[in-house]
Amino acid sequence: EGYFLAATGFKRMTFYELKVATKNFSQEIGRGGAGIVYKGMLTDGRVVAVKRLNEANQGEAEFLAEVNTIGKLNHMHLIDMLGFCAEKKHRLLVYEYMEHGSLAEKLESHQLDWQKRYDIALGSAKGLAYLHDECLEWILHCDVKPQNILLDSGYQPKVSDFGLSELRDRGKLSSYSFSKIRGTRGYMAPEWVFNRPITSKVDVYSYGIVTLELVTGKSPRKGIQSLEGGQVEEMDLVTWVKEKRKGSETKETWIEGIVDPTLEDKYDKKKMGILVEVALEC
Ligand code: ACK
Repeated sequence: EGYFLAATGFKRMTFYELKVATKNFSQEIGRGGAGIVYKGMLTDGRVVAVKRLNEANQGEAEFLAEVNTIGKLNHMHLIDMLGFCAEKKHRLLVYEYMEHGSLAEKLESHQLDWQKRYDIALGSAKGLAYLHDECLEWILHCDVKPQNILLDSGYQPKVSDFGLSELRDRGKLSSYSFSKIRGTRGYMAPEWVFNRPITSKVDVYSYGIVTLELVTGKSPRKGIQSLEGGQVEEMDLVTWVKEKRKGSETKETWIEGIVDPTLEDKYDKKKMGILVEVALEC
């Protein structure tokens, strides 16, 4: 493992160094399944996010997947890792700090205008396309969701959290199989549940859900109450959007019926239409 970590080219940091950088882990900025993220400042003045993985559960597997995958990536829409610490039982990952936190948080507080939402949809697509098509190896993220899309000071998105990612030789794709289901409810492609072959389309499906969320401001994790034929029905996000499409006379009224009301009418109707069509194709 030591040789492997040295080969990734990341800076190896000491636990003490990161303890000082995060003021003894006092500046918590977020929590994921695998650990807690803290804000910190390195001795050279750089502001960073430090993810400290849980010592129990799958910390080790997540840590290695993350270091192994991010080490192979370099793209403006994928998070940059700066270093790591693997000292005794401690496993920590150090990233560039993303000023505006995650897309999840911003969607919940309805703080994003249309232009930002459009740029986020476009940028995340570019990041994922790079993973799937442009790297030497074939990489699946396997957990695309708003919490894993981080926003920098200009609200440009970067896909993060490669702890569930999978890396394969492009020449050996036919023997592709997974031992267990990965991802997050609401964003997971149906092929995970129905035990079908897993391809890069699992990320494409999740991306489509994120895009619908950007357009509608509604979360796929909550049912949507819809008044159908005088009766209140609870639907999932995709069904709700499709029902709206079916029930509308023109494309304009359909799109108007699903758009996040906090956008009022401040959006480009044509581009919005394209975005929704793309999302449903996903
Ligand atoms: O909205 P959040 O709490 O903010 O959801 C994630 C959480 O940690 C778990 O991943 C925050 N986070 C993660 N990485 C960074 C980063 N590089 N910069 C800023 N915040 C981050 C994020």
